[in-house]
Amino acid sequence: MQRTLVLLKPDAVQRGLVGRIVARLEDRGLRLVAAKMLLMDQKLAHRHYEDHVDKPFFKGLVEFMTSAPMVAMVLEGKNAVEVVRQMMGSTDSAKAAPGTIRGDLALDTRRNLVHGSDSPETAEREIALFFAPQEVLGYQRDVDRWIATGP
Ligand code: IDP
Ligand code: MG
Repeated sequence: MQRTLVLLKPDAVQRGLVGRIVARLEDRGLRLVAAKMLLMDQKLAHRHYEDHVDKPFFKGLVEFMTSAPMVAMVLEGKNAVEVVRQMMGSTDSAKAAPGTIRGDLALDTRRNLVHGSDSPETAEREIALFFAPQEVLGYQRDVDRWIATGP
């Protein structure tokens, strides 16, 4: 089992696509183990996108991500990181393959609806930015009940 961070970006919330995107992820078999709606602040945006600070699109990206509420989620499942990346499609939505979230629902590069962690290590770091350990819930077989299991 693997966990990944998914963000439904401000454009997904504004366009009323949250339910449809969550449904696609759940239909695939990924299990929702944490979720919250939030307004990303500058500090969180900089920490989340720290690898992109020197990119020409960084300022516009932070402006977009802090402009309106988003939904943050942790999804769990076999190969969750790669599966979500495949389901998202290419960063430039206009080039994303049909059948992917971006390829079916978006056309823009910045406003591309979803974020998904790009490696298991990144996922661990990103999940901890958005969720406290008690906010990530999983079924613990050895105690046979639902408990906080992460990040
Ligand atoms: P990813 O979200 O597909 O992993 P990254 O390269 O990690 O793509 O870029 C992070 C986010 O920055 C993208 O999802 C998109 O919102 C934005 N972005 C990336 N490249 C560009 C660009 O060339 N122009 C405008 N925005 C961009
Ligand atoms: Mg990325």
